[in-house]
Amino acid sequence: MTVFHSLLERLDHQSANYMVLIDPDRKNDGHLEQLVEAVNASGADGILVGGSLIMDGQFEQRVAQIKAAAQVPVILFPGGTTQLTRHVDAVLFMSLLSGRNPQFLISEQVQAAPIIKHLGLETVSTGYLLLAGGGSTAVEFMSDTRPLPLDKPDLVVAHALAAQYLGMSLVYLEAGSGAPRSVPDEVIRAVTEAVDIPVMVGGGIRDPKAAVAKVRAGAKFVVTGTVAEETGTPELLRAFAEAVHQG
Ligand code: 1GP
Repeated sequence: MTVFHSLLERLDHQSANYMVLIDPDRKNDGHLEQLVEAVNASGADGILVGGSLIMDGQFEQRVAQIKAAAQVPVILFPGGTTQLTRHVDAVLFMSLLSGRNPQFLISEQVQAAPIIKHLGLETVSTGYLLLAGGGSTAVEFMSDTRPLPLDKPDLVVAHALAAQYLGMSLVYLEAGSGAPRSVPDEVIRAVTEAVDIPVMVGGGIRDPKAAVAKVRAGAKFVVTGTVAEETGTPELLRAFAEAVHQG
């Protein structure tokens, strides 16, 4: 069974999956293993690895370190083709559908495809939608795309439906890492009522209560990165995992 299907099977007995994003950048040197151990002890369902910008050449070594310590699936959430590595269980094969930059709509994917084939990685076709979470996010700057406005849920729904009709397996609603404002519950609800594919939500989710609201709005995957990096105690991650599972 694929990693993605095993995560979907978990939804038979829990409301949603809790994923912890770990950025394999140099800022996390020295506490990567501690972070992974906290994730292992928390009941989280998986780890996403990746980042918009990596500030040195140690990305792959750090992902290997994360993978070696992880007791849950490690899924690549790539900022670009340069982040492809064999040290993961699957890769979110994403297209930045909210943008109109051909590089992130199709060019990176064409470059990545033969490498993914060579590495034998499982792919999860993902429609990645960047939403305006307030402030300028790294994704917005690095991708040179405009985020979708939050006061136009129909626009978000139309992009999510396009992802479904293009045959994608997942829609990722992204407010941007550290966003002042997470994706509003009413936008999540509008999308999850319209599409049949699972919806992943991340960016700016800072407490378990907010995570529960995302699940109640229909999210099937909730991602947190910053809270884990800043205050990633096993207790806090456990509180997130329980909140997301129970919904
Ligand atoms: C970013 O959605 C993720 O891609 C996580 O965001 O760091 O704000 O939790 P945070």
